[in-house]
Amino acid sequence: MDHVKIASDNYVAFTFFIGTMAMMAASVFFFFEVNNTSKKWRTSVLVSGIITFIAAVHYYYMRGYNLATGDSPTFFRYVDWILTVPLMCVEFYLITKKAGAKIALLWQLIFASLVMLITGYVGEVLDSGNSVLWGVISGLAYFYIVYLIWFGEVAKLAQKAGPQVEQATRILAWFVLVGWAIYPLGYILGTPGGLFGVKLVSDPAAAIRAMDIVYNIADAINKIGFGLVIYALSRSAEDES
Ligand SMILES: *C/C=C(C)/C=C/C=C(C)/C=C/C1=C(C)CCCC1(C)C
Repeated sequence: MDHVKIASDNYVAFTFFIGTMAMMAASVFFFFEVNNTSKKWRTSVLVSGIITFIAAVHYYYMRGYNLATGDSPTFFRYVDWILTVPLMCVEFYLITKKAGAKIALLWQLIFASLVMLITGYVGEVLDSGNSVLWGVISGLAYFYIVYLIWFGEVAKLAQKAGPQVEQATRILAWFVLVGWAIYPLGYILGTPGGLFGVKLVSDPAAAIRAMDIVYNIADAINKIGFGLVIYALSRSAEDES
């Protein structure tokens, strides 16, 4: 098999490579730290590791695929998200469970995240001529998640769960509001509809490259950063009952 070299100006392949390594490193860290974590927080730290591990497997594949074909691995990008974003919803459920979070709240978060991702996939791949419309529907589901976490059930439960959980939830809420908002930017760059018809990058190949780089950066921030907030919570709240 031929060995494909990453050209030094190939930022797409490079960020796939860095992403793979970062997700692998984060997974090793979270998995090893599970044993040093108090019982109460073990599942949460384990789930952080599972999120970065699933991403590592996808990044390993997407890195090779992109390097060999030069194409954007959109399908596996969405397979990754459809597995990891619901697991991030599980994290919100786990940390607010002690304050009485019901399983119905978890399903609400998961359902909204699936609507957000499936409509995003439709807009990117299946019906990209209507990418603006699908992007707006996806955005509505996204804002519903933001609402639940900032003002709805999640916020209310976090308040009852003690200062540490409340603070961690606040930081995670910022991840969802700011970190997750990077994704629609990638979508706007890479889909034909652009920003309500305004194309930010006119060359189609460059637009797809920009989208992949933006998604890769967003994934590193959101998956690893999110996990580290959970990890920090598991240390600070060790003696909270
Ligand atoms: C680890 C992966 C994560 C946290 C992925 C998050 C993805 C999103 C928040 C995607 C959102 C989108 C919109 C809000 C509108 C346009 C379509 C999407 C799917 C890119």
